[in-house]
Amino acid sequence: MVQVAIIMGSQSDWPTMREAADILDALGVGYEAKIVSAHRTPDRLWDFGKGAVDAGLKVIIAGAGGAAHLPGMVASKTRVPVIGVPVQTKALSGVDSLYSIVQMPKGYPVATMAIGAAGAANAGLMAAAILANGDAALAARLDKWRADLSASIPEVPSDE
Ligand code: RP5
Repeated sequence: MVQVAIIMGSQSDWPTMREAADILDALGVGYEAKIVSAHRTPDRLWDFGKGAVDAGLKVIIAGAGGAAHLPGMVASKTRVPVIGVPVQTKALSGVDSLYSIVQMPKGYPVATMAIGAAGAANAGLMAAAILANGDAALAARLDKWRADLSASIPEVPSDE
């Protein structure tokens, strides 16, 4: 049973959301990836949200762009924690997505990441960190991933 779902509003979000998937792959965390659009497939969204607890999901990563209602609507249907990723848009650079996701009303939180690829990668890391609280082996892999990143940063800048 996978514990993480990566959902997104459109196929066009996948190049961004794949950053989350790549992190989960690197850390050995299983996930399912699905297109679930708040506007184009509302029944799919409802069914997904209603079934999330019974499906054994522990974290949902939800990415969307523009009028990005997917993360908030999923959060309204399930108590499984939702991490929102504002996908960068052409028209408004993803500020529209960020504002659509971050300003949730009291009672239905979405943990909102940065706009774009960095936000998606951080969503993968955040999901892994949540699961690592109850999984010592994953915690060790995440600690190593973080230490490796830290060790890869040179102390002195170069001209390349
Ligand atoms: C949103 O509309 C999706 O999350 C996507 O970011 C955006 C554009 O979708 P497409 O027109 O590319 O399918 O619902």
